[in-house]
Amino acid sequence: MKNIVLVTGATSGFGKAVAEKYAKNGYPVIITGRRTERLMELKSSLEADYNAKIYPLTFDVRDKDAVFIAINSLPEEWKNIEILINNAGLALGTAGIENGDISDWEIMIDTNVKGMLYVTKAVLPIMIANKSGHIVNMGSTASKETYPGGNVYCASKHAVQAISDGARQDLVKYGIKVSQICPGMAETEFSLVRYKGDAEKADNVYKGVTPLVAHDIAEIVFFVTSLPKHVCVRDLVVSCQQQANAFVVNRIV
Ligand code: NDP
Ligand code: 8X3
Repeated sequence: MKNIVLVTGATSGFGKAVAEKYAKNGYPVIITGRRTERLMELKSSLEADYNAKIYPLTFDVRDKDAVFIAINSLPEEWKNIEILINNAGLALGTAGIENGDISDWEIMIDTNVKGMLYVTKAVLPIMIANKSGHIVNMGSTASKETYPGGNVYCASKHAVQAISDGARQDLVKYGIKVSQICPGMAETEFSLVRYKGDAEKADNVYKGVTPLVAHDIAEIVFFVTSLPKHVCVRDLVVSCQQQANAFVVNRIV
């Protein structure tokens, strides 16, 4: 049997495409997120399309107890997780620091940083016991650079970078790989969430560009985890051709 993969944030965007990529390639996939209905729909479609083995697990990564209860509840045949894709995350708002909403800040930090840590902590004993495993953390170009209005989101992704680097150093002795993937702008539900349902503002983010799409990131994540045992991609930055960095975007309108 192929290695078991756990993907957080599989109800949408990158996580959904990543789950599909592994399922299509015969990997058993644990799909997680808060929206159970979407998880069940994805399970049905992946089973029907690829005869895949899918285990849905609903939890909010911010809820420490729920994370541990969910992962510890996995049936014996699903416990042996080899690949963890820490993808769940979000941005909320683009306000300057002086106008930022404290609740938005807390949600971003609780999800992108603390949630990622809880899931990692819950899965790590399995990998350590196996002396094998691969953790892929979803960073961002926001892990590398900041931009006006990006303040706390960028801080949370800078934290993903520091945690990925630190974890790689701590876990190397167990034969565990840690990779960070850092995409630039990609059209998913990300901007709709960031602009709290304002579709016009969300669409404007991608005006005049052919952005990355979830499929692009799924291909990269799969590639990174398919390399030989002795090869570890530590950090990978990817953007669409028209985005040189946070400030230089060649919009063709
Ligand atoms: P989407 O909004 O399409 O997907 C986000 C996923 O995260 C959903 O499946 C959502 O599931 C899950 N999620 C959010 N909050 C929680 C929570 N509290 N508990 C559990 N799951 C949660 O966005 P993307 O696919 O674009 O984003 C995925 C990751 O990629 C994020 O970490 C984001 O920061 C990062 N990223 C995105 C980029 C982009 O431009 N799109 C670029 C660079 C990085 P549910 O709501 O069901 O819980
Ligand atoms: C998402 C990319 O540019 O909105 O992480 O920060 S950006």
